[in-house]
Amino acid sequence: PQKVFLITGASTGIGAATARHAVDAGHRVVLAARSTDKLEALAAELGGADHALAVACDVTEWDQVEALVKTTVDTFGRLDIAFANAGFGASRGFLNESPEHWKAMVLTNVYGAALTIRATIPQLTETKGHLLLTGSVAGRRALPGSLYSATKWAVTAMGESARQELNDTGVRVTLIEPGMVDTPFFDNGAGDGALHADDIARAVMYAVGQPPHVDVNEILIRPTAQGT
Ligand code: NJP
Repeated sequence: PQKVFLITGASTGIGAATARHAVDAGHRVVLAARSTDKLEALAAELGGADHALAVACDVTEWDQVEALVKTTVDTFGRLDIAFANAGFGASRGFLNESPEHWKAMVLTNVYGAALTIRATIPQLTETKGHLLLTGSVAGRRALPGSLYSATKWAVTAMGESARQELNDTGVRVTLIEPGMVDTPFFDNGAGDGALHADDIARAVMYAVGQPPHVDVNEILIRPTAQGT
């Protein structure tokens, strides 16, 4: 049956690819990010108001995240799947990144994901829904490059904490852990052999397509040629 599928970080990359797969599978999507123009173009591409809703939302602002969930329910009547995917963090090392960059990264990747979890739990509990988080290979093993790995270790921990907390509610929690994916995440491209955003979107659709008694806890996907 058709579900209501909210995605943060939906303007580009993994989030946008997941939105396309979700609509192909018959779901209605709510697209959240800061770039309204890109979200609206994607919503139009996906068939407009019956299929996709674009909502401007900075995930580091609680009022905006709360409003995102309210708009979702006001528009589509429910929320079944929430994908906390917004994040960034090119890794240039401790001496090459500014304190302001770190602050924005921690706020987006950690605090933003926590706010998204907090705002969506009441609706997901009602629908026995599904929460997904974009962590990283860098959230399972520390990679060089200052704070990015640390923020993704925090996402790994939040995913596991949420899974345990929601254990008796019927809500499933899936942590998606990509390796290198060719998206705007990288200023200069991800390099040869990287994954495509579609590769990650297929993993998301696998997790959400399982019957209710199957909780896919985590999916780690590296490009075949990625060693670390
Ligand atoms: O990158 P990109 P990905 N509030 O840059 C949004 C993780 N990951 O798809 O707000 C709301 O195309 C931004 O939109 P906008 C990565 O850490 C990636 O690769 O309009 N939204 C855009 O839609 C991240 O968690 C790789 O600028 C905010 C989206 O986030 C996730 O995958 C490897 C926002 C970023 O899309 C998606 O990244 C890995 C805010 N404050 C993990 N700030 C990889 N690409 O190799 C940003 O292990 N966004």
